[in-house]
Amino acid sequence: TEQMAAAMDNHEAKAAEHGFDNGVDPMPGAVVEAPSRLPGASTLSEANSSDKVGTEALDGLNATIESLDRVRVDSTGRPLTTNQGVRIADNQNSLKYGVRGPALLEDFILREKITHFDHERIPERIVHARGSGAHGFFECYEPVTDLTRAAPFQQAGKITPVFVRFSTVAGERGSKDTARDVRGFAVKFYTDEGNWDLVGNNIPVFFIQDAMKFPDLVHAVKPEPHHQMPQAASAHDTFWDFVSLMPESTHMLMWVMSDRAIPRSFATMEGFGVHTYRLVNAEGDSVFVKFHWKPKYGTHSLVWDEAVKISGADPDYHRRDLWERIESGAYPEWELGLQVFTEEQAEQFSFDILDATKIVPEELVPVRIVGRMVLNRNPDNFFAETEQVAFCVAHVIPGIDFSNDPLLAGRIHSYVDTQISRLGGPNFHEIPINSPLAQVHNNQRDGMHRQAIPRGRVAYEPNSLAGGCPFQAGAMQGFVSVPARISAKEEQGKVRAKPEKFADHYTQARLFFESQTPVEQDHIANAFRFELSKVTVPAIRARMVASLRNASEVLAQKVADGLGMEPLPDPLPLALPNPARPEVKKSPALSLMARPGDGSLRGRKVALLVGPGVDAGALEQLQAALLERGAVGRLVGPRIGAFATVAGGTLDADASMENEPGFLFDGLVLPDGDEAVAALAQDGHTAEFIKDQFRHCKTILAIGASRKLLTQAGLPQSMEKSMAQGGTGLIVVDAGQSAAGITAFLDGLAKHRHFGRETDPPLV
Ligand code: HDE
Repeated sequence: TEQMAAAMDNHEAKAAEHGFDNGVDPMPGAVVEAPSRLPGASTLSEANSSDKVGTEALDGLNATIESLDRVRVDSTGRPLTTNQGVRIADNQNSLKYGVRGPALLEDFILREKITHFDHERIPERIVHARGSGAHGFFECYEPVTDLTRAAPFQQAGKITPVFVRFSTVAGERGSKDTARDVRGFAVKFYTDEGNWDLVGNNIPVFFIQDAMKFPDLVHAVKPEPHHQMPQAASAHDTFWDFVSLMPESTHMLMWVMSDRAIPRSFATMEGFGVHTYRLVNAEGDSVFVKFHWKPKYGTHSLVWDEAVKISGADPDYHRRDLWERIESGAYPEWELGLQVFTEEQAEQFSFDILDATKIVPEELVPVRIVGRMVLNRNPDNFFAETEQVAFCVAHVIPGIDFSNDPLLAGRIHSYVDTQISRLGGPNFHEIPINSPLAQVHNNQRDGMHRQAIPRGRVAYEPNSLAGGCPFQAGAMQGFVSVPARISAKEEQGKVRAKPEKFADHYTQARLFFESQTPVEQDHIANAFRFELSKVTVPAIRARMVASLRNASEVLAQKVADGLGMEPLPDPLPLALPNPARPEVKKSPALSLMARPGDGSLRGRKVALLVGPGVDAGALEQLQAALLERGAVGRLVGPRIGAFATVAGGTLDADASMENEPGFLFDGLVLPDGDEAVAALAQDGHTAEFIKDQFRHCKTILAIGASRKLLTQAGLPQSMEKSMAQGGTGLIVVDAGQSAAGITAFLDGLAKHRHFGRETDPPLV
């Protein structure tokens, strides 16, 4: 018993090491606190960190937090040890024979430290290497039991914890966030009935129709193999060579050349499951479904010139934005929508629902909103959580099933397979971020890095020695595949071929382009122009324009004009000359403008320029107003530090125009105060700051004397006049009217951009 008591003591101390404060004091006199959140986690300086504005989000309702506590380590007040728990007396010097003598092989402390360091890296994801993650929860609005028995949808108010990872596709792990690219939108639901991974993108279609082409696509877009350039960019020969030879990619190209591929924030993009999946209810009845995530804050994107500049000044732009939103309580939030249709309906559609290059227009099948997802907690450790999380398309639960989409089929295989080399073996499900909250019992055994200690001598089934356990759950509780029949027409047997409707490569590309607003159409044309201008082989450029002619003559002509291509090449021959007539010719839901969001300012960043002798009054009012709305107003000066105000106080700038350039902000306020304006006028950064804000169509407020900074920056006088009436987001007010100016500024900011003043090429 004495031995047992000693062992128990030891056990409790062990738990304390991992962050449970059980009152055991490991070192006499050491103060041990094990905070559940690390302090100072915000990367904003104290002066600018906002109070939590709070949403209706149910804080703390996140069951993954508790389960991960098991492995959380907090070293506060603890001595340094080896991995074997041996306390280390000296962490500065290796063991030598005399101070000038040789280092000794017996120095197990040095060797352990260096060896572990040598093996710190794991392979990055082969695609989607660059990503950022967060914890949160899914809340069900209403039971969806008529359609599915999936655990998260069984009761109104039911909470299911989630971990989400957003990513770019082509770039390496350390590449810039604002590359033109698809964004991954992967959600792991830790449901009562096992983990369900909805591994989607922010674009509802894909480049290719069959998994057979995926390695080719990825090899084409990745840096070229001989010189490993360009990084995180599709604007190069091999990508356009491949896609111009694959007309099925045209629809996806429209999306990728649109502003969807340069989101302002992860929180302002839609998410899509892409493939057709199935929902299955308790009776075994199934329907087809497409999954949609609709952002509460609306869909907002950057403009290209801005994205390029941001990638230099802050390559972590989206990662930082996600982190800051969560730390400040402006929790990213989406609603989950389902597009549900039956097999009979699907057979009538003009397109094939197994073709991942096609959408189901929302005007044809409306989106039913069934719940929401809130991200309310940043990870404690990037590697342990965001890097080691393993999303697998094969992770489905009872109530969710697959369709026969041939792209999906390849994915069901690929994701589990790739984790085996990336995470070093078949036990990656035991890594804490991946382990389900639901219990795991089976006869799989051993393998690299096994954590579980299965008891007993039975590792097979059927057995009598373990009473038949673990036993088959049966059809009522276990996963049962939908006994889907291939349609009667399919009597061909094994073939390597595609259904006929897959050959309609252009109808939906046209639908997408024609559903955009004129501004968005211009941006698409400009993106094609930019990307193709980087292609060095003229024949590739010509082939791409030839393909675009089949989707939109207007677009093809604009792109050709931008490339100095004359005459237009003949259109590419069509694979399917007479495609079925589409049900929908225009789908307003496809425009980014269709989803302005809740009109709130949460997560926006505004620059308030300051200088010596600044008039602080309006700036302080604005800062308070922004904070109240969940936005951040940062004081930006010619340098950081304190500036005396006209009234004899001080304003403390925590950013400078050098370290936070203008394009990093959603809006700009120029202050009153003659001396401050004179100082700003002498700094060349000021004009750049204003020009970028103007060029990127952001809301600008100039108060009193600062009007002259606009002129100095070369903003067109004519525009300034017409803009004084508001509406175009450039607000110029006299010092006495600053209250009205603030109101107009906040309204303008809520509109996000003022494309009315955009020109190509830019005026300034
Ligand atoms: Fe992926 N994809 N993919 N993909 N994908 C991976 O899995 C693959 C596709 C998506 O944050 C890999 O764990 C194939 C479509 C996301 O960890 C890999 C095919 C969609 C992520 C893989 C596709 C996606 C991945 C690389 C065509 C949108 C990041 C590392 C048949 C619905 C998940 C990994 C994360 C990652 C294979 C096409 C989304 C190699 C074979 C379509 C969001 O397994």
